[in-house]
Formats: sequence, C-alpha cells, structure tokens
Amino acid sequence: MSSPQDDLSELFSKVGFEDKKAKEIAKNKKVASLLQTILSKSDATSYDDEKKLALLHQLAVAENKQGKEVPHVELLINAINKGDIRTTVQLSEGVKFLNAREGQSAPEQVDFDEATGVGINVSEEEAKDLISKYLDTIKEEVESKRYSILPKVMSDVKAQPVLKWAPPNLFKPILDSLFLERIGPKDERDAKKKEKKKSKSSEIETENGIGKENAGKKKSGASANNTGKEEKDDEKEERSMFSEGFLGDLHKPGEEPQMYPELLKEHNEFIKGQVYTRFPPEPNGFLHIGHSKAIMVNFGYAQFNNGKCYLRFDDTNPEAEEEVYFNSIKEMVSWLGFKPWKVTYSSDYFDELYEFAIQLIKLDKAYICHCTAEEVKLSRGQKEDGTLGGERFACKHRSQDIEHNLKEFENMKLGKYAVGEATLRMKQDLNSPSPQMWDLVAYRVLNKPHHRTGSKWKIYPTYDFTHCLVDSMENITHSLCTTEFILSRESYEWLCDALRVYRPAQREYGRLNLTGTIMSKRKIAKLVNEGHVRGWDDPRLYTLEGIKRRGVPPGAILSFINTLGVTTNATNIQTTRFESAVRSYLDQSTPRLFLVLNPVEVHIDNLDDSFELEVEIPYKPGVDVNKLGNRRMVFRNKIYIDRGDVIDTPADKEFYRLAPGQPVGLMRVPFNISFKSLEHRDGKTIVHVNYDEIKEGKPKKPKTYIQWVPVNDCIHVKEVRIYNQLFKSENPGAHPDGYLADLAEESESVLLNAVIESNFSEIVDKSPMNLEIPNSQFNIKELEGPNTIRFQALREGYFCVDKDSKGVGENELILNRIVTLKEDANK
Ligand SMILES: *[C@@H]1O[C@H](CO)[C@@H](O)[C@H](O)[C@H]1NC(C)=O
Ligand SMILES: *[C@@H]1O[C@H](CO)[C@@H](O)[C@H](O)[C@H]1NC(C)=O
Ligand SMILES: *[C@@H]1O[C@H](CO)[C@@H](O)[C@H](O)[C@H]1NC(C)=O
Ligand SMILES: *[C@@H]1O[C@H](CO)[C@@H](O)[C@H](O)[C@H]1NC(C)=O
Ligand SMILES: *[C@@H]1O[C@H](CO)[C@@H](O)[C@H](O)[C@H]1NC(C)=O
Ligand SMILES: CC(=O)N[C@H]1CO[C@H](CO)[C@@H](O)[C@@H]1O
Repeated sequence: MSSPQDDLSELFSKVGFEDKKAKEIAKNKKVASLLQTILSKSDATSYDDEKKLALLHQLAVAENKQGKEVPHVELLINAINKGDIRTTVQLSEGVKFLNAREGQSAPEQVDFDEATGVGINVSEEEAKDLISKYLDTIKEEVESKRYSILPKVMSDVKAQPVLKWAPPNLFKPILDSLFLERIGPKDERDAKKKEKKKSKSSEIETENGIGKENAGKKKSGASANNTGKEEKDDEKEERSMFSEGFLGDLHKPGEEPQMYPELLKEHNEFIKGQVYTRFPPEPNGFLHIGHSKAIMVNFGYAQFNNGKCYLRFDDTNPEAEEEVYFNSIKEMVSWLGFKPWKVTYSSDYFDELYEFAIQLIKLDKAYICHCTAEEVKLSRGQKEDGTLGGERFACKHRSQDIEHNLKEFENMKLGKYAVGEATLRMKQDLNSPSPQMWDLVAYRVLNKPHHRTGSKWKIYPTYDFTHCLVDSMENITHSLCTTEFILSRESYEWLCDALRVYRPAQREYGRLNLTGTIMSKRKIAKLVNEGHVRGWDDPRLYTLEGIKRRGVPPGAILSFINTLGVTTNATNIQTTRFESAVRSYLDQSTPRLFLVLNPVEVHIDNLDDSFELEVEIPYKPGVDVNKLGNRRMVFRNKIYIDRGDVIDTPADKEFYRLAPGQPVGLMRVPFNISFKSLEHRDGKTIVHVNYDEIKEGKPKKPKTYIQWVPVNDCIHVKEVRIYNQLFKSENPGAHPDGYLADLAEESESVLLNAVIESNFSEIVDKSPMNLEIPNSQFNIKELEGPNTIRFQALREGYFCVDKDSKGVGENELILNRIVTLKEDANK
C-alpha cells in the first residue's frame, strides 16, 4: 500500500531530488502537487543539477504563496532547464513578469530574457565597481549609520538594474571589503546597534532556498540570500565607559571639524580611520588618582577602538623637570596595564615649533612684547584687586612690523634678552570675551639647559603654543582633557587655524576629584618635607605611587573609574567610596589567611604536648574561580589568638567571643575551647583553656569562630601598619587654618607583635598571583613587587607587604593594611 504522499516522494526522487529532500517536499501537499505539475511541463525527465531542482522547487513555493499557478510557466521552466535562469532573483523577476501577462498570449522570448536578465554576466570587478559607485551616492549615511545599514545596502544593491543579475554570492564579500575600506573595522558603535537587531536576524536564517518555505514568508519573493548572518558574531559587549556617555558620543576619527577641510584628506590617509589619543603629563611631579582617570580615558579609549595612544611628556619647562618624574610616570602607566604606542616628548618638536613661531610672525599673528608682567596684566584688563574685567588695550609692541618682530625673535633665541625681558605673544583677539584669546605668550626666555636638548635653546614654547601644535603633528584625533581646559579650546583652534595645520578635536570631560584628601603637588610636597607622611608614596596619600604601595590592585582603580563612567561633570567621590570599590575587588581576588594582630598565648591545658590535629583550610572558600586550593595547619596545645577576642569577666550580650562561661570556636577546628583562667607570668599573659571535645552526638555550635595561629609554626611580623584617613574632614583645603590643621592624629598606627600563619610563605612564592575576577575587563597582569603580595586576613582586613620589608621571614616582614573588611570597622 502506498499513499499519494509516498508516490510523490518517489516521483521527486526519480527526478533527481535527494530522498530526504523528496520526502520533505512531499509532506507539504500543496507545494508537492504544484511541483508535480511543474515537472510534468518540463522537457527534462530527470536532473543532475541540484540548483535547477532547487529553482523548480522555489517556483512551486512561489506559486503556492500566491495561490495560483504562474501563467506561461513553461518559459520559466525552460529557462531553468537551459541554465538561463540561475538565481532566485532571476526567478522572482520571471514570476513577476509572467504574472503581469495573465490572460494574454505568451510573451516574446526576447522580452522574457530581458526581464529576467538572461545573458547578462556581471564579473566581480564590474560588480565591485558598480557597488562602489552606489556607495558614493549614500556616503553620509554609510558613515553615520555604519555597519547597521549593511543589510539594507545589501538588499538595495541587489535591486540595482544591472547588479541584480550578478551572482548573489558576490555581494557579501564585496560589500564587506568596501565597508572596511570606507569606515574601518567594526567597533563599539556597531556593537550598540547590533544588539537591538539580534532578535530580528535570528528569524532570517535562510541559506539558499531549498526546503525553507518559511523563509519566503518573511522575506519577499525568492530573493533570500544570507544577509543577516554576520550580525551574530560578536554577541555581547560589557557595559563600558568607552561606549557610553561622554566617550561613547565622541566623533569618529577622521571627522574632526576643520576651518580648512582640505587638510583632512592627508590626515585621513594617515590615520586610516583609527583613533589617535595622547596622555600628556608634565614631568614635574608624581601622578595622583585624578591622573588615573586621564590615563584610562586616553589609553583606554584608544585601546577600546583599536587605536593608538601616545605617552607624551610635555617637557617645555626645564626648570621643574626631573628624571624621577619621567620614570615614575612611565611606571604608573604600565602599572595600570597600558602600553603607550610611542613615548614622545614635546621637546622632540622644538625645531618644528620654532619654525611655526617664525611662520606666525610672518603672518603678522605674533609679536615680541617687552611689557613687564604688571603691564601685561594691566593691558589684559586686570584690576588692582587681581580680578579681570577692566579695560583691555593693545600694548605698544602689538603694532611693530613683521621685520622687527622677526629680528627680535632671533635676538631672543640668541640669548640677548634676560628672563622676563621679552616674550613672543600671539596676536589673538583682545575683543574676545575669553581670556585665552588675549594675546597669550607663545615663547619665553628661560635661560636654562633642558635635560633633552641641553643648552641648545634659551627660549621655550609655552603650553598654549605647544600643546595644540604637537597634537596636530602627532595627528591626534581626540585630544581629551578635563573641563578646566574648556576656554583653551578657542586658543587651541585659533593657533592651528592661523598656521593652517590639521586641527585635532579637543574635547573636555569632568575630572575625578576625591574628597577628604588633597592632590595639589605643592601641598603634598609640604606634607612630605615636614615629615607628616613617609614620602610621596605614603599609602595614605592618593598619589598613584602611594596607592600602589598601599596594595590597591590596578584593576580595582580601573573598575572603579569604569563604574563612575565619564561625563562632562566633575565627579566628586569620597575616599570611603573608593575604598569600598577596592574592598570588593580584593574580596574577589585575594587568598585568605590567619593573622593575629595583637596576639596572646593560649595554652590548652587538657591537651598534652604530643597532641596534633591537622586541619585543612581553603585559601578561598566558596566558589573559587582561581582554584587556590587548600593549605594544612596543625592544631596543637599552644596557639595565639587576638587579645581582643578574650575577656576574663562574664560576657555581656554583645560579646560573642571567649569569656568565662562562654566557649568560642577556632576556625576550622572541630570543637570549642572554653575559658579557664588568665595568668600573668614574667610580664606575659597566658590564657588557659580547655578543648571541649565531644565523643557523641552533634556538638552545639559556638556563638562565633575566631582565627588562630600555632605558637610553634608561625611568622612574627615586624610591623603591621594600619592606615586611616589622613585628614579629619571631607574638605581639608577649606580648613580656616590651612589643610595641615586638618591632619588626623592617628592616621597611621603600627603594631609590633603580630603573627601570621607560616603558610603565608606559600602566598609569597606564588605572588603576583594575578587572580582573575570573572567577567571583568580589568584583570591586569602585575609584575612582581611587595605590593602584589596581598591577602585577606580573616576578621581583620586586607593587607599587603610594604616595600620597607627586609624580607618576608621572621621579624623582617612589614605589612600595610590596604582597607578594612567592612566600611564601618574603624568607626
Ligand atoms: C557568462 O558566464 C558563463 C560562465 O561564468 C559563461 O558560460 C557564459 O557564456 C557567459 N555568458 C555571456 C553572455 O557572457
Ligand atoms: C601625521 O600625519 C602626516 C600626514 O598627514 C604624516 O606625514 C606624519 O608623519 C604624521 N605624524 C606622525 C608623528 O606620525
Ligand atoms: C574637589 O573636591 C574639593 C573638596 O575636597 C572641592 O573643594 C572642589 O571644589 C572639588 N573640585 C571640583 C572640580 O569639583
Ligand atoms: C552636571 O551638573 C549640573 C549641576 O552642577 C547638573 O544640573 C547636571 O545634571 C549634571 N550633569 C550630569 C550629566 O550629571
Ligand atoms: C560551643 O560554644 C557555645 C557558646 O559559644 C555553646 O553554646 C555550645 O554549647 C558549645 N558547644 C559545645 C559542644 O561545647
Ligand atoms: C610554607 C608552608 O607552610 N607551606 C605549606 C602550605 O600548605 C601546603 C598545603 O597544606 C603545604 O604543602 C605547604 O608546605
């Protein structure tokens, strides 16, 4: 017995369909019967070309969809058989053409051929050429919408008069390569838009037609060819300050607004769509926490966009520069996990800058001024009380002729003027409301040797003259700085435009401001020089050196800043909030150890000297992504516990630890110890206890567990330095008697008796452990250093080794407390 369905399936197999396919088609009765009719009209009795079969099947699907047969369908069948119709586009055009002739006589073959593109061969080059021309017409849209319009462009291109006859598999590779050429690789701008599309694209799973009737319902006709596919690649993007807020909204590289747009051409050829940023510190001090945001914004933004970031030392003031600052800055950048594309110096460009100055004079846009500082202030409208707003006027030097200015500039260069006797000033706009436009100084005499250019120069360019021009020469696309520089933007642009050079886009974001501390170099210097702190890297300071020494992991700083995001507003953050971010980072990334800060010896009287109980303790209980494993400790009859964990009077409700009548648990030891007595012997205190071993039944749990360390197997720590806030108030600078009066009395206390379990040395050996925080973008590999030996001391806080340690052995070790375990622990 065979059903009609089986019969059809057999027929389709005979014609050439694969058995499986044949069965599948036969299941859809309507399509199968239409296909049967189509086959009956064909000259061919069997096919060895799968593509032809697929087209015939598609034809049946199309008929089914429109609910009627295609008139004069023989023309189509014939064309398929002859290989004249090879693509689904041709097929659907043919269907359209024939449908329009319903009830008329059969069309002429030539008309049919023309309508279906028979005989039109489009080579790859031709296709590329045509597509490229088409993209030119929608250039702006491509640049603004980027890859999100790729699917639309794809279908538009396929509908183009000639292009539509091209083999469909040509389009994707051609479009991909043209998009890459024109707008660069995909970046976060594309990721954002993609997310919204995801659900849609998953519906359009069509490959090339066969058996996918459903595809036809979603996409019109038979023109389905995988367009939505590439949208599934890079699926989810983490929340990131680089793709949201201020940074997310920045212009694309190559779109820097210009006074002279023709300058952009060469620039764009050079940058090739990449982001170029720079981090430009002056090498005259140590970096602080605020700089870490600048570092992250500049290096991170470039990195996020596969661009490049310079570390550029802005060394135009030889008076304040010292080797130690250069080294420290380099080290801090690398500690934060960034690698400069190039390290450059503003002084690398002194020759070019000098030429620019000459050019500016020749353009009559700069002049030599011999005014005293007082006279300059006056002409800039500064009143006696120091405020601006008085009348502004041009000084007599402003109208000197070009020749004179050139000669005088030469004289400046030759050292004929002493410091303060002559400056080169830009001839800007005294009528502008912005003080940055009131003839800023471009060059001044500083008769000092420079550590890089030696005694070559007696004149040095100012920040205002140097910064924008070096940005321009280095082809910076995003000159990112803090909002303090908003007014400078005008002079920045003025100078680039005056010299007709490429004008980078300066954009300003809000800086990070920690409250409860001070950042000013001068103020920190005073703390250091007067001995209030241990140096520039004192762990209580928010210099990056200090934060590093204190044991804060660089990844904690970056995740903190990332969480805050970047806006144009300054971010004022309390130091306690920073600490809490550090705490949660450390919680996930440190092993846990037993440290007893104020030890007291405990003798367990009912255990004899031979008693040994080995206990196994995980370095990090619970989910341990880093698989830190366990260590073993031996519990014997003499241990240390913290003096604060025992009292010799009955406990009140609040006291959960060891007291007469109140046993306590020792972490990971099976049974309680219970208080017997407190003995004072030779100036030493000994706590006598019993070990309450229970032979039967389940022991009742103690109220709490405390950490302990074996007396005969531990390391005596030389110093543990406990840090608290350096200042009493949230705004030390506002103290009426100056910030020094706001110093807290006990911002550092040193404990001299602490003991730590001996297995600490295993942590030392394995450091830097570089433990990973799952799903974090900020798992930064640190290089060896005492600050990377970090751990959580159970019940006490997070600690690291201080650089003052002579070693990590007995009585050598110095520990820093990084942060407490809980926010209010020291209140
Ligand atoms: C089109 O190209 C095919 C092979 O790709 C060739 O067989 C055919 O002759 C060409 N037709 C025309 C009109 O050039
Ligand atoms: C900046 O781009 C120009 C081309 O516009 C190029 O000649 C120059 O070498 C680039 N500068 C640097 C420092 O790479
Ligand atoms: C930074 O914080 C201090 C308080 O510590 C405050 O006086 C100052 O105005 C803040 N700066 C900015 C730019 O908000
Ligand atoms: C920036 O600060 C102003 C007031 O100081 C406030 O009105 C505005 O909402 C802030 N903007 C953002 C993005 O936080
Ligand atoms: C352990 O100590 C608690 C008090 O902290 C006590 O209630 C409990 O009974 C003790 N358990 C044993 C088995 O002694
Ligand atoms: C120095 C030290 O005590 N290391 C030990 C730490 O713990 C592991 C596991 O228990 C031992 O194998 C080490 O010897």
